[in-house]
Amino acid sequence: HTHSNGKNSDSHPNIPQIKFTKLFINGEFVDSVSGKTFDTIDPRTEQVIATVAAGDKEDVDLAVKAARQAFDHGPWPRMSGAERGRIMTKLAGLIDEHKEEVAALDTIDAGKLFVLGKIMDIPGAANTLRYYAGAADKFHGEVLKMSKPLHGYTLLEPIGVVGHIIPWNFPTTMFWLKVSPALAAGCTMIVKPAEQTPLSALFYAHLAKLAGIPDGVLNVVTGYGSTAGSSIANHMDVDKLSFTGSTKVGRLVMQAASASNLKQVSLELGGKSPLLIFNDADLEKAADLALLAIFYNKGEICVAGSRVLVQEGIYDEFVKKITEKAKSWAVGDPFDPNVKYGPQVDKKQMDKILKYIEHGKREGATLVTGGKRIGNVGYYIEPTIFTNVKEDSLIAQDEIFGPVLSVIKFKTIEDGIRSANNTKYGLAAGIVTNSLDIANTVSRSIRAGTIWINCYFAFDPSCPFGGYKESGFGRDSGMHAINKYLQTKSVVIPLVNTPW
Ligand code: TXE
Repeated sequence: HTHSNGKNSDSHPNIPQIKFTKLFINGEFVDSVSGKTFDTIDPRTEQVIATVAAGDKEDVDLAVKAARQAFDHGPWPRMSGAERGRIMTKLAGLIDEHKEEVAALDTIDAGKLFVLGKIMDIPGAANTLRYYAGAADKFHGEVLKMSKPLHGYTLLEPIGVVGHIIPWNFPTTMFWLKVSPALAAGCTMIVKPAEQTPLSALFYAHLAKLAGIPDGVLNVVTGYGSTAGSSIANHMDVDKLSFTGSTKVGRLVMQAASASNLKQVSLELGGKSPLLIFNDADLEKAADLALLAIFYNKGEICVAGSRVLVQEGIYDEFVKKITEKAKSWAVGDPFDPNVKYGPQVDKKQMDKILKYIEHGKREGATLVTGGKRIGNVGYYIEPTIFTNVKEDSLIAQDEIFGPVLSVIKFKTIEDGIRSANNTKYGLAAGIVTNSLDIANTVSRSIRAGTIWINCYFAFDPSCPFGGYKESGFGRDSGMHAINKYLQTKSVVIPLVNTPW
């Protein structure tokens, strides 16, 4: 493994100047009411990148007030969908133009690969925005077939002021996955990025203003979950909460919604997604896919294929192959184009992962490769594989959210399905087989929101994305996501002069 022992961030050629560190409320960058700030840390160097405004209840109140004003009296919900779409398309162009700069922000803030940011995360987010720009004038209500002499129809109206609380693992993707459909619907909103990764969100606020999104429509309040996040979840004037993060906090925000104004909630939470590899699979491809599924973005992805279930006929050979191939997963500075993944986002996540690795060893699983931190500056962890993992053990059940793979053996197709479903989560699953029968049977039998057959991470703006079971509910992406930000109103008119 390569490792650039904590290069000083300031000397790196790709390090952008940090331009935006204040809250974005009603079209202006402002300090927090309390004047408090927090440090955002570069996980490559453990050094402070910037000091950012720490929003709290008062700031959330101001942002919600601005969003409410923009919703009740501003042009955004009143424009035609086509007009909103034009502004959103312009914004997508600005995102593309600034892809180097924002990709670098996500790299220093989250430890994400710079190259992938430039070619995937940032242009992908711009495309998500374009998808919803195109959709903004293509949703509408229906004419109802009434049982009495009445003309009935439905109107789809924007739900109102939306709160988006987002995580740190995909700061750009998550921001636009939430914001784009809400903009298309005609909502106004407040976004709280994760405290680990506030920088790109503030940059996007600036671009939104440049593109002509009216003041108050898109507000960004940076700060901690227990203060800024919780204030959004508890707010009496937020109509809808869209949350992506841990199952633990998902429960909290749902309770807050229930205890406050019964705002609608959608939750995209953790996962422990299985990748099933059947006897007939092409072993070479299956091994590459399995490693990609767990090590992509250092395992910090809710749909990580963290359990690989391998049919017994190919188990030994498969384990040999992935153990060998894992060595080619170079870990190091995420600006280095030869590196395949960078540091974990922060010390808390690194320590959590290392603890699970120790657990795995104690539980009696076989550690075939990795298992340690790399170096002592930066939060780097070796690609780690456990085999002979027991289905009910902690490392096979808990979301580790790091580069740690559990390999589990199964016998029959039914056995594989049962094992795949042996989890409280249900976000995604992968199947590797050449048999249509197996692919069709298994994809219908697994209780998860997305099934990838002979592929993994095949995301698309048109593809609904979300969880079964404790992975949450509601769908991001696709036309389904717009529905989350709409209300259905029924309107009824008598057709004849019947006294109703
Ligand atoms: O998540 P949190 P953390 C999982 C993953 C990870 C674990 C813990 O297993 O190891 O969660 O990560 C905000 N009210 N996922 O602690 O706390 C917080 O500020 C309102 C999977 O970082 O859930 C941030 O903006 N908001 C997940 C967001 O919630 C609160 C991605 C997510 O942080 C809050 C991230 C509160 N009381 C972690 N407390 C995925 N589904 O991809 C925190 N927040």
